[in-house]
Amino acid sequence: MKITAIKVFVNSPDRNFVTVKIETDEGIYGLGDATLNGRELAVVAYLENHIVPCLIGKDASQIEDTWQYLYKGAYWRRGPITMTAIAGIDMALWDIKGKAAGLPVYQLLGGKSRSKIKVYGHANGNNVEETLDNLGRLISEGYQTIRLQCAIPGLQDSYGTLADKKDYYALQSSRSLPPEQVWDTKKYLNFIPSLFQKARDKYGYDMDLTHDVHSRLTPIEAARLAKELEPYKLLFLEDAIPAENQDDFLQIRKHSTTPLAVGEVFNTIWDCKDLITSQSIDYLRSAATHSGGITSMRRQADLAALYKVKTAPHGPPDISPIGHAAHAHLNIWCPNFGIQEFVGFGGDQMQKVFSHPLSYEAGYLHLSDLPGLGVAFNEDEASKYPYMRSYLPVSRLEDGTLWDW
Ligand code: CS2
Ligand code: MG
Repeated sequence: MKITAIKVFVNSPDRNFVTVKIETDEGIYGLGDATLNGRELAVVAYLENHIVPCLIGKDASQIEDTWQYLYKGAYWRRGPITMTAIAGIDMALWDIKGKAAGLPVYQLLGGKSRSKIKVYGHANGNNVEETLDNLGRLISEGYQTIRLQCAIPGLQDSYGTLADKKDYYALQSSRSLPPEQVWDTKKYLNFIPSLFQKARDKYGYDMDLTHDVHSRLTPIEAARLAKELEPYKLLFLEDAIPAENQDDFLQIRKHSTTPLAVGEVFNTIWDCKDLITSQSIDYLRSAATHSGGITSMRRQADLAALYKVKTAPHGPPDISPIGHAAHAHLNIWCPNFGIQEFVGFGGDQMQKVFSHPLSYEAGYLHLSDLPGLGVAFNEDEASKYPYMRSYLPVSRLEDGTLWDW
């Protein structure tokens, strides 16, 4: 089966997505997600100028060799642009292989390890009361694990909250230049434990809670927060610190038993190798879309399994339904799957452009047995929503020092 064409689409149904379509001489085509929030056009350029010319005429069945060719053959390895581009190709080749075999991708990975996929939802608010109301709503919708994010008193904007926007998609559309947000660690650290105390006081301990620090603390600050949150028994504390220096997590580990999760910005197994082998983390949050696709995620999951680390794939609004479907196939197969982040199926425009094999019921996703990844992409509908430049925010301390967002 030869690759005859590779098309790259960058559209904005509710928000920007980059979609890879690989066509073959047997009429079967595959779809992949190559969306990188805020840097979409860099990935498009890498694909169209540097990957596509090399793959025309190649055997679409050789997923592994193609992955090695694009990873080692580039010489300049790793990084979000390269690995997101490789991910788009990789997912599309797995989609083709499944369609050619008449099997869902999870069957090609080794079949089901579970019947359904446990998910966690987002409860956020502009104040504690609103956050706890949203927590109660998600509990009523059957979620057994919920992430809490709340505006920090005294700070203008806070990660994970919507301010006056309707949803994450509306939030994204208002960022034609990087908005600048103000951060203050002291206000944050003095506030967050009380949020979780109030959540537990009101709803008890039956459900699991998580929190995303979004990489803003120093190791000892993160150790303090993890220790102060111990009474509230989080399932995990996410992105407590940036993970460039993987050893930093050992500083948190020696002070607290709060489970730690990290990985959404990782691009290869090298970014998490030491974290896993030193057992500094409990959940690996890599995304197939940003870490080299299904081929790479499978390797990361197998390494994690050796050290009793579970997978908790990143599942934000800025991964497309193709990426979410790839996670669903990995999750239903993966023996050490932990939990999947789930922010819903997106807005009306997204649902007109993408159809997907997933349904939500009572805290779980269910995956259909459609062949391949099970996603359809409506090119004509997508063309109605042209790309719109959109940036992630930039964070500064109150004195203007540039900080981690
Ligand atoms: C967040 C993401 O979902 C999460 O855990 O960290 O929403 C992250 O902010 C976005 O993916 C950035 O594009
Ligand atoms: Mg996160």
